[in-house]
Amino acid sequence: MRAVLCLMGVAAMSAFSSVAMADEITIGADRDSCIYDEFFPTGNGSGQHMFCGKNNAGSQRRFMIRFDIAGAVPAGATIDNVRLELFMSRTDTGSFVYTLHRMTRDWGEGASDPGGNEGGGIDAVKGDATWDEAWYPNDPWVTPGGDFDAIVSASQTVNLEGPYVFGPANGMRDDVQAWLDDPSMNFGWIMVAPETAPLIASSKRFDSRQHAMPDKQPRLVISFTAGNPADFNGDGVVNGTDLATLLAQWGTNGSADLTGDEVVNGSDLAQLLANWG
Ligand SMILES: [Ca+2]
Ligand SMILES: [Ca+2]
Ligand SMILES: [Ca+2]
Repeated sequence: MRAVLCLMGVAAMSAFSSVAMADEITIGADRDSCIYDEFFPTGNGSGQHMFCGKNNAGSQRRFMIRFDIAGAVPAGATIDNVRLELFMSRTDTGSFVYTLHRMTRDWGEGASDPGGNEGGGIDAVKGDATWDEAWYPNDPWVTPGGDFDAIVSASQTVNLEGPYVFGPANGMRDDVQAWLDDPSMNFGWIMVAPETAPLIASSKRFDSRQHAMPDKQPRLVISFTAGNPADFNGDGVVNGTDLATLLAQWGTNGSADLTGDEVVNGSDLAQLLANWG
């Protein structure tokens, strides 16, 4: 069902008109990794689960998650709101407020895949994120536990097993807008649990993008208003820069094909001129 909704969203996106158009799409994560504060480099890039919080031994877990925004939302769109849907599948701890923060540097998702409940992770492999390294084995974080903005993008109280939604929240919306406008800065979010009471366990298990059941995998629901399709560079105005893009693609099946007939020609030029300004 989710896949169908997603496809419908893509179909709607491709049916560009000359007026601004609100739309909603649902996408899966393209990367997620759990990091474990253990004595040995420990990873979980490709397991079915991710943990967040302190375990009974006082050892911290966090997880990062990233979505390819620019691959799903057209350039120049305005993000209206965003929500992150997660499934929390195992807990023996109480109610805690979990917070989502924007990552400030890139990180890896390696092939490490722990067995069992995955609570202890497994020896890190090349390309994993770990507590100390963004990319194991030799690309450390500035701050162990991940480099992220202290500002909370969204928060949610998490207690018993079940689905949880983070957002809509202005912080998440602003993050996603920034990632659409500059995809090179899209490093996703990190989930953090309360860490001020070291003797109180707060760890809970969430399902990852590698979970066998699609309806347990993380997904991001994005509501946006598409910009003008003739605004090729997404700067909010249709002008000579966009015209130059169209002319450079004249006669080809390029991205400036506004009419969808697989050739850039006079009909596309007419549509661009009709949207001038
Ligand atoms: Ca993963
Ligand atoms: Ca433009
Ligand atoms: Ca055309």
